[in-house]
Amino acid sequence: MTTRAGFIALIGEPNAGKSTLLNHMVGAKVSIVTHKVQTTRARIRGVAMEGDAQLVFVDTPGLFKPRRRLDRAMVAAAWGGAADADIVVLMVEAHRGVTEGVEAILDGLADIGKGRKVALAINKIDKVQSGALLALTSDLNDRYPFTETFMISAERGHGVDDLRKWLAGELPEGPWLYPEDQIADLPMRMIAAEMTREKLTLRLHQELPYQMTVETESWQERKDGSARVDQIIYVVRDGHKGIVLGKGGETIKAVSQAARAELEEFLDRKVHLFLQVKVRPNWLEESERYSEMGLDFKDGNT
Ligand SMILES: Nc1nc2c(ncn2[C@@H]2O[C@H](COP(=O)(O)OP(=O)(O)OP(=O)(O)O)[C@@H](O)[C@H]2O)c(=O)[nH]1
Ligand SMILES: [Mg+2]
Repeated sequence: MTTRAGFIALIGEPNAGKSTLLNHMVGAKVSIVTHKVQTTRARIRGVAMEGDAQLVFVDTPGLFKPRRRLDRAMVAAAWGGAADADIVVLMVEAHRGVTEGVEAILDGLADIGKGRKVALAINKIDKVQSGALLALTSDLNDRYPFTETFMISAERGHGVDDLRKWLAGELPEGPWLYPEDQIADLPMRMIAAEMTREKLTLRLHQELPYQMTVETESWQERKDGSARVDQIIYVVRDGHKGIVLGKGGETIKAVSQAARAELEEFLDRKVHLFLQVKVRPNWLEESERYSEMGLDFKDGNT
């Protein structure tokens, strides 16, 4: 049997639907999704099988104009993911079209796309009329020589099977990179921290989601088969701590319940989740926070 395997990087502007597509391909939620921009902070790998091919999808942080150290580290991680991949899939939102952000990504692709296949996936086609899609497809293909164009809805699954089949055929021949039953390679403590960060991001507003991070501090297996998970939520200000806790602690309680439920479903066993909020004004400049997130601190240097 000839097997195929390789890395497929999903890149695009924040909110393009990269994590949604990764989860759909893998058939499980391995990367968090919210309606807010800049949800994904590091590269997240998810594995899918298609016939004799093993597709290792690499979800990346959205590409945007970075301002802070964290932003720069995220953008570097995204381009690094593209540079390491066998195939790059650029995701563009159908209803937003060619934004300034998309133009900047196309500039970057002129370099990173050299010597590798780059496919275009126009996502969220459920939001537009089909006539608009043809114009957008030809506009984008005039700007960059995409190997292939797909029109998809990552959320609803339209066009996703065609994309997966095409990718499988384009991957190089070679042995599989992961055991056949493995779907992700992120440590469980990180997946658990991400679940909590997702629930927090959904409930917090304005700048707060961008100024907090979540780390799993300890993970204990209990004799009864359950797990005790302790996590710390780092914020930069006292005021933020109050907002995360909420009136009478109701916000953190809701976050904790939602994150625990998801973790229990993922692990298929009982979890005791304990969240603690710590004010750490300088966490965005601490290298340990970056390694916990799976980012390279040095990438944030100007
Ligand atoms: N209508 C519609 N919404 C979608 C589709 N795909 C993703 N979304 C939504 O778009 C939002 C962003 O999705 P994500 O998967 O988090 O986007 P992302 O590209 O990973 O974003 P970052 O991690 O911030 O870079 C979420 O609210 C998704 O539910 C789609 O095909 N149609
Ligand atoms: Mg994402």
